[in-house]
Amino acid sequence: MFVRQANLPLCEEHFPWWFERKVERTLRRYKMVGPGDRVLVAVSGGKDSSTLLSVLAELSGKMGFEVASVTLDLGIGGNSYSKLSVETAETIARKLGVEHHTVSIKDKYGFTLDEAVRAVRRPPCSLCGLIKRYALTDVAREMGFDALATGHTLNDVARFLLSSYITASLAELVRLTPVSASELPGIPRRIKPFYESLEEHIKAYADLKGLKYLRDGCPYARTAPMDFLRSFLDGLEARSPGMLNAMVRGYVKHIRPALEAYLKDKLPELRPCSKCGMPSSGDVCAFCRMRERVLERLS
Ligand code: Q46
Ligand code: ZN
Repeated sequence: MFVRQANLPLCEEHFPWWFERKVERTLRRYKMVGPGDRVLVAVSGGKDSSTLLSVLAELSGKMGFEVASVTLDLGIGGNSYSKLSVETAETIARKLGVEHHTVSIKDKYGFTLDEAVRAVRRPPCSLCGLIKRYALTDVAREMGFDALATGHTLNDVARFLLSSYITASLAELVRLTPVSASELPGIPRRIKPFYESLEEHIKAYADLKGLKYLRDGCPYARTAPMDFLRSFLDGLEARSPGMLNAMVRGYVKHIRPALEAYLKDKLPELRPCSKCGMPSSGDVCAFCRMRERVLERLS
């Protein structure tokens, strides 16, 4: 494996070692975890989240934190995709010896993603994002975890950055942090340990470790808005290795602090949702409002 970004040739034995050290540096640089922390890893069974679980399980002993994992059964594709996702994640967690939880959103909130897509006029991935963000935080809070880890990669962060620049979504842009501190007491912080890791390195690590991750894509993936930015950014990185890292580092170091200062007092303060108690910018949170609409249409 030739790591072009670091001009570093690595053999099969040393590449996993290098990759784990890189993730460890990210965890330490942004103070994502501390000794004694209980970390819940969100695993869909796909390449990125499965690899994240494997790397965090590896680092947990040395760094002194605990790891467990959770998979949301979203009810996608008449359940066929979600079933595969749940089974894959359960198998990977079992092989790694990690405590695993599966949570069905139909059982917990009364509807599947397919039902929500039919009931509400909103792109599937936008609904899915809202459901996942809410449900994962909700589950981590209920189980008393200190942190919730997600498999967002450097490529994902660069893509979100660019799409937020294009649409001038300043509130979304300022939230693109490696660590989001607890918004209210009892709410776990959200961490992105792959904030500085490229997907090509994650894939190489997964393959060298023999991880049997889910290769089938979600049936809604084709509808994802701004997906063309992915190939544009891949092309940029191929031509100029290190470009995505420079873009994201520059954002964290220079642009975000300036943006945060500019937005001070301009964004609504978060408070507990009057229905569920989760952080909300209004009286009732976006998830509770969406859930009410979906359940109404289903009844
Ligand atoms: S699961 Fe959900 Fe993805 Fe499927 S509906 Fe879109 S966002 S594509 S990571
Ligand atoms: Zn709510």
